[in-house]
Amino acid sequence: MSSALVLGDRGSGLTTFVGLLYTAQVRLGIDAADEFRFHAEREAIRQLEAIYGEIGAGRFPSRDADWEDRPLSFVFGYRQGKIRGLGRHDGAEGNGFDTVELQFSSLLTGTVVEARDHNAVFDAALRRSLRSQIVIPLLDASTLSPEPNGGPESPVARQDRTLAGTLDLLGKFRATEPDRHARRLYPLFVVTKTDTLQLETLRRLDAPSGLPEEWNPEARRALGVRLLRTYFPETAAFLEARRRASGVTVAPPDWYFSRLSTEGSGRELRIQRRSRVPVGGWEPVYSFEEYRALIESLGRISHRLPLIPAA
Ligand SMILES: Nc1nc2c(ncn2[C@@H]2O[C@H](COP(=O)(O)OP(=O)(O)OP(=O)(O)O)[C@@H](O)[C@H]2O)c(=O)[nH]1
Ligand SMILES: [Mg+2]
Repeated sequence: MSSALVLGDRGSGLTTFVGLLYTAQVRLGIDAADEFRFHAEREAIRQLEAIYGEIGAGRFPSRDADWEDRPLSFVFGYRQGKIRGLGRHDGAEGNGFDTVELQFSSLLTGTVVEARDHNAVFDAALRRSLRSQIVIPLLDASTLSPEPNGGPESPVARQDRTLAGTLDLLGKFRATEPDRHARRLYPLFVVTKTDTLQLETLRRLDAPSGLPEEWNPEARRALGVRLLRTYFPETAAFLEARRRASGVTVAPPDWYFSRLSTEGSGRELRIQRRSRVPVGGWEPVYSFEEYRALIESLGRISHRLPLIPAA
């Protein structure tokens, strides 16, 4: 069992993100059933199904998943040899599948920094979350204006400070691990609401043309570096100091761009859907390939992590 921590600000698209992650898993489970399987515990499925249902009906989720205190557990299974780098067949699950068990929890970045600044006692759930080696910060594209210098109190600057502070704290938790492999952090950045990015912002960031699904790994990584340096300088500084005195290393971040097609505006903002031929039913118009790539990365990374006991 490995654990992943999703970090976001309020309103940054956390609930939609987990809904789309589940939507992608459902689709992979149907379209690629001979290559991919997933399984989750009943309570997790119940919560995710509610969000999935809303998104599938074209609405943004009205309720949150309750995963701040209780992680959502998933088991992914991949056909052996399907994913390069996923080569540890020690599970001996048989029938040709490698499995990966992942616990997802979520935190608002502000919560962590506030608790630290007030010397609050970290409760068990918070401590468990802070021990995750895979960390998934969500960056809300709708807060990125073409003019990045909004001053130290602008929402983006505050987001940067809390994110850098949270990552620093995660690093401190890892630093106490005796196992070298356990002293490594894997950041996977998800830029949410990329459909809201203004043309000018894209131009300023020198973003590649076309949809994110078409960007190659180098282009997306270069864009990620520019995005951090431009809007999140403290976070960039934390990530670029790869080797620290504490012995914690931070892997170069991977980047995923979440995009949903919407229609209407304001309170009436709806998610566009397309019919799912030949399976039937409807699915949201979203960046499925980004989610598929994220799921594969999660599988690959968690196969490399030292196992932690189930919570
Ligand atoms: N255009 C666009 N809007 C989005 C997208 N994802 C989320 N939103 C908007 O952001 C709002 C908040 O999304 P949620 O997924 O509920 O975000 P959250 O972080 O869970 O929010 P709270 O739980 O309220 O803190 C939605 O109601 C949408 O209006 C996206 O991909 N594109
Ligand atoms: Mg939410």
